[in-house]
Amino acid sequence: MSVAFTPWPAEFAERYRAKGYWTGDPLTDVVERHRGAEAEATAILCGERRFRYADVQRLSDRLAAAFQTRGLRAGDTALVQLPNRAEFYIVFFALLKCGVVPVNALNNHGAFELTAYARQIEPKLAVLAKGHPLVAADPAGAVAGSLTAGLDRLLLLGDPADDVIGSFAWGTGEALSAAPDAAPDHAVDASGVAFFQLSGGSTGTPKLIPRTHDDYLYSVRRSAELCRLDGGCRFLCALPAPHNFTLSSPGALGVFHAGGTVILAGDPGPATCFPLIERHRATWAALVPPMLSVWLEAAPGSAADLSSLEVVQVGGAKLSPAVAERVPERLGCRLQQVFGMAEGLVNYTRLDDDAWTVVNTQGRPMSPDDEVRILDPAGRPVSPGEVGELWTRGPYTFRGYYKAEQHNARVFDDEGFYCSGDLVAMAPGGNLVVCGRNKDQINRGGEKIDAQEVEDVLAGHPAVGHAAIVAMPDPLMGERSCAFVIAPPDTRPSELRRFLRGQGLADFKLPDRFVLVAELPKTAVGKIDKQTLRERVRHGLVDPIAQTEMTAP
Ligand code: OOB
Repeated sequence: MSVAFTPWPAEFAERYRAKGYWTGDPLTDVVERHRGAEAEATAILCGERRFRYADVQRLSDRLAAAFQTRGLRAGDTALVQLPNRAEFYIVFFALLKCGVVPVNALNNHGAFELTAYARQIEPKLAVLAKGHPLVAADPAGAVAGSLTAGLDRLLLLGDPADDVIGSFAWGTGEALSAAPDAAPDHAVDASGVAFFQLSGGSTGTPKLIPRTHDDYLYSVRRSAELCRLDGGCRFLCALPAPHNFTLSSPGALGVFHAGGTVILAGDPGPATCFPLIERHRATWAALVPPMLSVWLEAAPGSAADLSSLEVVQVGGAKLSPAVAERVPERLGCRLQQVFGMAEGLVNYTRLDDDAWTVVNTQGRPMSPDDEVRILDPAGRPVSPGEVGELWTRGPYTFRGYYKAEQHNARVFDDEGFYCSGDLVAMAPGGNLVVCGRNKDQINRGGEKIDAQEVEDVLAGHPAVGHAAIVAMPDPLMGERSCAFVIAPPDTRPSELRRFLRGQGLADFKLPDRFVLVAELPKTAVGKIDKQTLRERVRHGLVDPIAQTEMTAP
């Protein structure tokens, strides 16, 4: 059994194999390739714990065998939500080794998101952390029961134990048993789905992106090569580990492939990260723009020695050139801009690019076979330097969301090009500059909010007639979210927030501001005119009488 997905047409698959992009190796090759003396190198530093490549191998083998003993089979799916801890990678590799296809939810996702993913993949296994609010609030009840086949397939991560396996227990309370030298019994088909990436979304339901071993491993290898990673790389992983940026651009998997060390941080703030950089002599870090700004503010006054830093990568949202310029002076290292997407295409500025390119552009595609088209609304290519919509296909860009035929028909053209919804312009040298967006999404400092998803949940509140959510410019976050809500004037924003939280929606999706209105502007065809709402926000023209500020939760 394998998970269904939209494959690349045969002639593309043949070309990608012939060019050596798709090697037929499983994604776990990033650790398995390190044998003998190489396997003694440190793969992961997590708090006071150190894991060699040999440890990651052995522990993920044991865990995979334990999953198989429990009846999990290739083609089954799993829902995983773990914090930035070594166990995240050990679980990930274990699942890959027995062909169980996971969705790795972000740690700040709530019951709403987890349930939406579970509905789509119908997981046979859920792996959650014991301390997570979801589990703490309802360890044996609705959450676990609705997500999985039952508590015997709910695996909970507890306090770190010496042998790692002992950190886990089944939802029934039973310990996870795994023989010390157990290994999974399964051959992986590298052309099949390895795991699901998460889409930022703009359609109301979170979409899942099937990523194959072949395509993902290629993106990891090519990223590591382009970034010139080697065994000396010490990568500070401070953003959520499952995100495509920190996982594969080149991220932890790229660092593993190169034989380097991943240093795990619980959060990306300087108070956590600066001491880790000093202690472990970190050489690389990946940040979203707002966190870069916080680092730039904190670095000059900090006593921490950051001199080991060689490169700070910034991506996930648009970085302003004024902030980009300050990186070398304040952090004493180089900047690399990364413009990527969980669906595939990743653009990088190169390490030897000139300063103008690194500061002002979001880089260029990593693969010679990435095909990029910038089109006007009529579908015609724009002239160089002009803004258009980004369409792309290539050896690691997917060909269809999971179980989403109607949506796929809208976002792919007849030739298999995917429309990312980004508005970009081509700068000299083939570099892309992100100029805006043509999708109903808010990019809150790199965290993507699907406007329609939140509007739908909000509309479930008895006082709400209708809601429309738009981006609100913000000096630190780039954007925050503003909800225009048709509701009685005495409706309290704090009540609306409480309601959304109660529905299990992730905290970062709660609107930063509510504006109560009597009606919403409409376009000529009767749709809500978000452009007008955005302009009202941008120009501060929000009706001062109807306006209601968010109150603290
Ligand atoms: C990364 O992936 P996602 O899937 O969370 O979000 C993708 C979207 C892009 O379509 C674009 O709208 C925005 O995030 N984005 C950027 C950007 N990087 C991503 N917008 C402007 N400038 C940038 N540098 O965010 C992601 C995946 C892999 C590597 C890096 C980021």
